[in-house]
Amino acid sequence: MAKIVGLMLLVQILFLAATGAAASSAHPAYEEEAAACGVGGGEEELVVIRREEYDGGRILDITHAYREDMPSWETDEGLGQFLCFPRSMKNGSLANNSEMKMGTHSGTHVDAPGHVFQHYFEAGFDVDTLDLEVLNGPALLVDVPRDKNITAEVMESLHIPKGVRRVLFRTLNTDRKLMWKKEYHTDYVGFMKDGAQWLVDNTDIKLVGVDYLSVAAYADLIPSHLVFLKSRDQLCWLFSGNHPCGSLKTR
Ligand SMILES: *[C@@H]1O[C@H](CO)[C@@H](O)[C@H](O)[C@H]1NC(C)=O
Ligand SMILES: *[C@@H]1O[C@H](CO)[C@@H](O)[C@H](O)[C@H]1NC(C)=O
Ligand SMILES: CC(=O)N[C@H]1CO[C@H](CO)[C@@H](O)[C@@H]1O
Repeated sequence: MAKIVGLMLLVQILFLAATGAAASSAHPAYEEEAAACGVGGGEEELVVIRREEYDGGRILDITHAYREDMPSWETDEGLGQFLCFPRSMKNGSLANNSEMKMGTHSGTHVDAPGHVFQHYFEAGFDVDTLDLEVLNGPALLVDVPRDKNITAEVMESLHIPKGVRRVLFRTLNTDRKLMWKKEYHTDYVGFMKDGAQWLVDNTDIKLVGVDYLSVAAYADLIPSHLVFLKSRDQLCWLFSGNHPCGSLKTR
């Protein structure tokens, strides 16, 4: 089942969770904070509204908010404390200055070619070299069978039309709400090597999105990455995040 969604993929990562209020159009990443409303105090109540839709739905924010208990690669401890305030107004500083420290593969992220190819790394193929035109624009949201990883057979069965360049693959990971579990799960659904190869050989897809921390199934971790990132300027930009796919509406 394939659904067309108008989507701007925002590869911005600075979405700090602070005390906020959730309106009906609120970003679902902040649902947990819906109960907390007032910020500040005094005579005026300041209410923060975080949205996932902008410009009448033309732009959708499909990123995850960083949370201390969001899952992190190969640890059950979650992301942990990643934010601190070296300067704080509560302590008499003139301004609040925050400091962040975390792995670059935390939450919604994109893989650079240098991630799995040492010679690309040395030549400087980092995320700065990725094509923003590919990372932004309409995308196709596709539901994949819930009982398999993404193999060549699965890819073939999806009948993704030629010409489609950005695809978000919604999987069992979304149903399992894996991005909302602190513990890291190795049995998430992702691309098997033959599925990645089928995509490269038979589609025009330049951006592959999946709904957990890696585009590649754990069982084919490096092989799938190698297939996707080998041709650098053609394929493949990856992002993660399941709650956003779960809430995407068809258009
Ligand atoms: C305020 O300053 C104290 C003492 O330097 C420090 O221990 C504390 O962490 C600071 N608090 C904040 C919120 O910055
Ligand atoms: C997908 O692959 C992982 C290993 O990477 C496995 O543990 C899991 O059961 C597979 N999921 C499905 C739905 O077949
Ligand atoms: C906007 C902002 O970062 N505000 C912070 C200022 O510092 C205090 C700690 O002293 C935090 O509680 C605020 O969130």
